[in-house]
Amino acid sequence: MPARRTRTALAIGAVALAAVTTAVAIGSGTASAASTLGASAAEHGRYFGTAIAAGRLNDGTYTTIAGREFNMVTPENEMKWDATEPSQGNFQYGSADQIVNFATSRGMRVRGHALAWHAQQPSWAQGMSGTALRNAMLNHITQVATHFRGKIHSWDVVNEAFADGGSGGRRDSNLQRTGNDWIEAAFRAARAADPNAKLCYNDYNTDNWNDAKTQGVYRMVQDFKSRGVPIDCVGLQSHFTGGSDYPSNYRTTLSSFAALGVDVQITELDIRNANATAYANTVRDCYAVPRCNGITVWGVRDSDSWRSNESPLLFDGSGNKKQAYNSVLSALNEGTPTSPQPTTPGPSNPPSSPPPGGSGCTASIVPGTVWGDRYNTTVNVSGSTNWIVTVSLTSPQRMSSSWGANFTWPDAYTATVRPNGSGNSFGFTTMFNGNSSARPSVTCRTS
Ligand code: 9MR
Repeated sequence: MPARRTRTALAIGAVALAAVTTAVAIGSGTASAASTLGASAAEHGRYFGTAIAAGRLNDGTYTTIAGREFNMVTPENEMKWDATEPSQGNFQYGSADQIVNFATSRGMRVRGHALAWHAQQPSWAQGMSGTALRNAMLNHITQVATHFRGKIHSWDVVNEAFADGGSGGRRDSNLQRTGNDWIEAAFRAARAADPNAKLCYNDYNTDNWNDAKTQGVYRMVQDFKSRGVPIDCVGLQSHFTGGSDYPSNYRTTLSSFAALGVDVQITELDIRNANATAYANTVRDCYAVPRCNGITVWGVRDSDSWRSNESPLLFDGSGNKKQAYNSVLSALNEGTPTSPQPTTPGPSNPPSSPPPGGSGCTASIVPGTVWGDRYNTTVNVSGSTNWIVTVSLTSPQRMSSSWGANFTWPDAYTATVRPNGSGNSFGFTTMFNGNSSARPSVTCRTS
């Protein structure tokens, strides 16, 4: 990523004061303030994630922070083409599976990164072109998305396909030279292999609404939506490092993409010198856009960062929370907790009263793993495939993630769950938020 401009990062006194005030407020037990990034984001219907490197999973400080603070994980390198298909047709999932297991065993979800990209290709693919490369890419997508089918919240199907600079066009690459339709072909292959994952286009320097690159990606997404190419989300990497600053029109960028009918995710956030104001503004901008699903920071501690010389993350090299951490948590806790936005519309005319002669289905709860701050629940439904299950939580518990069905939230403590075609079983993670004894109740009716 090229440097665009540099600026001395500011440590503003007022921000320091705000961070101290926040710490005091949390310490004195403010009623609804969550104490971790993931729990707070979940209260506002979002996730808060981090990149994870398999090579660091034996570092206790790292795994403790990751497990405590985050509820979404992106493998930093382990799902890339060079890692998963080192020689053609020979698929290796060991490191990626390790990260997926780390996440799912802690009730965290996974963003898949990345199926098709001009960089980090295995050498055998770098040497290919034309139909052979196109077919190799499609087979790669099919195999990898099938291996992880059902375990991925969102896939970065295509990464960094647009050129930097003023053209607003595609980046030249071996994949681009297979034909301009390579991106839509990639999305169609991913949809066929894992129909329930959200499929994202992901890029950097697409944060400033005025940049030609942002406009180029916007036009592609607009075109895909108008032609029915299966795209569900746009990932803004948001590396505000290396000379790219947080732009004041960032909220416009997020809301403009969302207005096309896609979700927006902040996928690789890091900020030079961890500027606390820019971090808080990024959170506020995401909260201002209902379809901004969540934020992922690109690493846990500064020492884990690809740009460690810029100290761009929320924890220092020893694992201590930085001023930016307090600033982010405070921004995440701001405002009234809201209901998550449904990303899959439910039926427009749900039944207004239970059908005569009984509900037609039964929902039963299977308690799952319990951790210090959260627990999992599985629900099995029988008697009908046209079920609607209502899950009721007890305040202040809140759902932080869900899988296996479509969830909508009439209010923060109630989820309406409908089948998504993957079966009659679904699950979710609930944060205790101070109440570790309550458990959900479920009712079932048919649609
Ligand atoms: O953080 C990743 C670093 O460990 C790798 O060496 C690098 C190789 O390209 O990729 C880094 O992650 C990149 C991500 O996959 C895509 N967006 C830019 C990220 C930072 O370079």
